[in-house]
Formats: sequence, C-alpha cells, structure tokens
Amino acid sequence: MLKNNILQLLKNNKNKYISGQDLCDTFNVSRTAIWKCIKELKSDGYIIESQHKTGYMLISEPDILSYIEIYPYLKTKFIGRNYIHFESITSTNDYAKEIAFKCDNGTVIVSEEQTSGRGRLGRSWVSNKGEGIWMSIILKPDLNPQEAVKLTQVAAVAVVDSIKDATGLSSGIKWPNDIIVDRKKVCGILTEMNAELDKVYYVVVGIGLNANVTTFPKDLNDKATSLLISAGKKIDRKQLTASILNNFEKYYGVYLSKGFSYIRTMCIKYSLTLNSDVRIISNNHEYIGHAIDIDDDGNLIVELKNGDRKTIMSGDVSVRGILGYV
Ligand code: BTX
Repeated sequence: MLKNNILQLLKNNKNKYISGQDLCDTFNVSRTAIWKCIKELKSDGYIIESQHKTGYMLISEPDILSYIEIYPYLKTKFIGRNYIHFESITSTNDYAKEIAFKCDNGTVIVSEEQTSGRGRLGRSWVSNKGEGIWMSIILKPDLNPQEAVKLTQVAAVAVVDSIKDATGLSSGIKWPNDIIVDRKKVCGILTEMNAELDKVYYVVVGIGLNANVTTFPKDLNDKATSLLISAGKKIDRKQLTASILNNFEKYYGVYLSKGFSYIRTMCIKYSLTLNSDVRIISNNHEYIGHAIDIDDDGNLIVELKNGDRKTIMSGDVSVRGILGYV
C-alpha cells in the first residue's frame, strides 16, 4: 500500500531529502496522494521534515510494533509473515480466535495496548500502552489437543532465549506458563485452542511480555517486573518481538519434527519450579509437595509428603512456591 511504500523509501534514505516529484514519479500518484500519506505517517509518530522545494526527510521512527518496523529483524519463513497490528484492542487472543479459521498458519496479532488482556482461569492481564509485547500467534498444527498444550512450553523456551539475547538477563520458567526474572513475573503465556477429541483446528499462543513497563497496579508490585525495571535500561521492543518470533519458529519446528524431548530438556534446564517445594491449588483443593520432574507430556510430577507421586496437568491448576510466588 502507498503509505508503506513511501515509508520504506524514506527509511532507505533516512536523513536525506527526497523530492515530492520523485515520490510522485516512483509511485505514479499525485502530489496530493503523497501529502496525505505523509500527514498520516506524521500522525503515526514518524518525524518527517518537509521543505517546500526540497521534499521530505525521515528523521525518526516511533516505538511501535507495526510490520514495517519489525520485519528487518524477522528471519522466519511463516511465523509473522501475515502480521496484524493494532493501536488498541480488547485482547489479541480474542481477536486471533475470531479470525483463526480464515487466516494463514503463523499469523501474528500484535497490539500496542489491550483493554481486556486475559490470563488463565479468567484472570486479567495488565497490558499498558506501548510498554509491552502483547501478541498472539495462530497455528494450525497436525497435533492432537494433548500435544498442542505443550506449545505453551515451546513458547516459554523461546521467550527465555530472546530475553537473554536482548538484555543479558537470565530468566526462568515457572511451570507451566510464566517467565520469571528476579523472582517476579515478566511474561505470561496463554495457549487456547479449538479442537475435537483427537484433532486441533487451531491453536492461539498468546504472549504477554512486560518489556518497558514502568509501573504496575499496587497489587502486582510484589510479583511483577519488567525487563526495563530488571535490566535498568529501555528495551528495543521491535528487535525483541522479532527475536521471539524467530526463536518460536525454530523451537516449533523442532517440536513438530522431533517431538517433545528436546523442548522438555530445555524446560527442565530453565525450570524454576523443579526441585522445590510447591503448593498446588486446584479448584478448591490445595496440597503441598516437592516438584521432581516434567514428564514427556509436559506435566509436572510432584512427590507428596507420603511418598505418592502426583501428575499435575496444566490448565486447571496454580502452582506457587511454598514461601512466595515462585
Ligand atoms: P496467568 O493466569 O498465569 O497470570 C495472570 C495473573 O498474573 C493475574 O491474575 C495477575 O496476578 C498477574 N498479572 C496480571 N498482569 C500482569 C503483568 N502485566 N505482569 C505480571 N503479572 C501480571 C498469564 O496468565 C498469561 C498471560 C497472557 C497474556 C497474553 S498478552 C497477549 C494475549 N492476549 C491476551 O488476552 N492474553 C495473552
């Protein structure tokens, strides 16, 4: 589309003027059409200098996660190649589920803000404008539902690697779906699917990562952090978004072609839950045990005080450390 084409040309010639006439000739459109697009780009946050006879010059780009901003870093074949970006939306997972049947495998939905971001079990997810990475990946794998559940763990491993690359911070996985830095939650993953007993129609992997969040609601202060807070510097959200998609595609490929065993090894390596005492909260029932393993199905194996072993499936449980959140 014209606006993106003009932007790309301005980006390729950053800090250089391009004349209005050149733009008209290149895209075969009128001066008015060019001027309208420039006006829109300025209102999107692009700083563009316009000079009467000299033309237009791009000075700086805004901190937004549109496709044109992230694709220079994207190395994927199909994840994120169909990419939908919103300024604001209720929930990227909700939108993904609305369009999933009609769109390509690997479609990614990203929003600068979510007004009703969701966690598991009906909990809400705080999604401040322009401060996080709030995105959903639509997948159509040939898996059964039990296998598709493990995509949460595929995503978790990808996020841990991307956080390390972007910030140098070591993060860990609080089984099954939280990424933790400094003993606080920096990222949550919400995997939802539309399936029959033995067939998945689509899976939506929602990732909420507190990249540059500066403040949290009071009740989250003790258990939430952001990369900005923990690393002490602002994070490049564009590079990090692309990096997560790159790593996700890599691990997703490994999972589909070789099964769960490699992902399981990575989950065990990154796990903060294993080898610690945990409190399992399932419906209204609560019990305490020692987390000893993650099995081939991605379940947590917990040894109870009486020596019995319990297999904990994700989805309907909360797991807490015995002394705190992790
Ligand atoms: P969860 O159920 O494990 O965690 C939800 C809990 O985490 C909340 O009850 C609250 O205590 C805490 N919390 C809420 N917001 C934040 C935050 N920003 N940072 C840290 N802790 C928080 C985790 O569910 C899964 C979250 C997935 C979010 C993504 S964003 C893109 C996609 N769209 C959508 O609606 N959800 C997913």
